[in-house]
Amino acid sequence: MPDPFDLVRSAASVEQVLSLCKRKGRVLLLLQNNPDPDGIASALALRNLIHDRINKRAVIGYGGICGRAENRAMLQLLRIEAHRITPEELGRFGTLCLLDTQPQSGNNALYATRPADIVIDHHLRPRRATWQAQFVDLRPEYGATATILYEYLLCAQILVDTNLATALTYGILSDTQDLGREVSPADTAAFLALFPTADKKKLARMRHASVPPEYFRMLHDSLNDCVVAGSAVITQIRGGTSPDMIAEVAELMLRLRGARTSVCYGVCGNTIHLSARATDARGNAYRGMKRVVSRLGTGGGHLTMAGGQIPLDEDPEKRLAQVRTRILKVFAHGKESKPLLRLEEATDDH
Ligand SMILES: [Mn+2]
Repeated sequence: MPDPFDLVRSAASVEQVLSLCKRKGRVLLLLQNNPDPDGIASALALRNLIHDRINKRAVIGYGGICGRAENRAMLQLLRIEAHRITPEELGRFGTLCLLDTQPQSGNNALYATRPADIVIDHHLRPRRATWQAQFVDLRPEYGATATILYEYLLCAQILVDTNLATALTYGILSDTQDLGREVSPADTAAFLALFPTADKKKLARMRHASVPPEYFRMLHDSLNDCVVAGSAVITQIRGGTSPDMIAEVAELMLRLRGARTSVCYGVCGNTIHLSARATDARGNAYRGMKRVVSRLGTGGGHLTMAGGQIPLDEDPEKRLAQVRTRILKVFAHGKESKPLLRLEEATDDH
């Protein structure tokens, strides 16, 4: 059986990453604004690697809020320290490493203030992206950034303890929908190697973390406002919400029988956040998202999962209506939309 890992590439990457981290000043491992288990696990792995090999303590940071109950439980149960970082604070670090996100994706704290030195990620790189970094390891064929970092740990012969194995296992499972979506042989091999060491009780506690009543309020709002148009499910969360919840609802609604794509959106602060999911690559959530945010905001992701952000202007209602029109045009062109909760029994083939 061919080796699923690219250890030649990873060994070279480890040396390059470490030599950039050796520079004067502190090292920041910067995640998405709303860091997910894959990003958090990748940061923990790289933090351990840097500490073991060059005896430096890297800081794990993110720009937004770590809101999703599962992700907060992960930080707490695995005792991972992650800090909220503002764009102004980026200048205080000697080495800036983006993990599980890219410059110009619009979903991290990196603006024009400071270029990234290192980028390690598995999202698609937009054709028009013009950013530069001193070292880049992009593997869009991988299901999780955690798998790239697992290869680094193998090459650097870093001991993977229970805590780190639990984090990486959870990162891989959550980004690949339990190894069922956009997964590469490397992801499966990494999972198989890590799972025996992972703490299964903690895994279960993270995956089924308790949620506040507000969670169900948002869920209720989203169901009330959900429409089905052709094979697309489109959901708006009208009350206040969080980017994490928008992603979660997009994921949930894709389970509707007959659905092939799902889009959820809502306002968080002064930005419209969007999340799209597709049952398979033909749904091309990535291209759909790019078209919806075109000239209004930023977006990116994968063929089956994508995200976007559009800043609100002086007329928020008008902008929201414009976004809705675009979503319908891109994901459900020419299809009549019907409220989910009033779908006729006749359409149910039970
Ligand atoms: Mn990821």
